[in-house]
Amino acid sequence: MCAGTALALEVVVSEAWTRATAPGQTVAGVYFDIESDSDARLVGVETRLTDVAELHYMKMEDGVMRMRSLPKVDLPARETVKFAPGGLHVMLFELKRPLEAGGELGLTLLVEDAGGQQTRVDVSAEVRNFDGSKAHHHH
Ligand SMILES: [Cu+2]
Repeated sequence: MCAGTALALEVVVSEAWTRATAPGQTVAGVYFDIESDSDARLVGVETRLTDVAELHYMKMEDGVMRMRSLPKVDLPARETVKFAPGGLHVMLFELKRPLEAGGELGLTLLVEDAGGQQTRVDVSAEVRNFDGSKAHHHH
């Protein structure tokens, strides 16, 4: 390391969870808290369960809840950004297999610092019951 080397971004993700899928359901929302130690932005999500993962948010428009996709989500330094039902979330489409309550869903978040350098953050999301309550772990 030399003095000119940029410091790696420190990103902490906690309380990551999703819901078990109903039979035939191939979409899922994923929720978590994320905090970066310096200004950054979440620019993408990868998971082995699908090639189609998007950043979304829900918004009231003309009295109707609508979902929109976002190219990125800003992560201001040392501020917890909450991904939660009814707001920001990660949306997975075309799931290759169902999500079972008590299991885990592996995700990789792509976070870019102010200089455009990307950091990969591995996250394990707890799969909760369909109603969002915590499931008993199988193992
Ligand atoms: Cu969505």
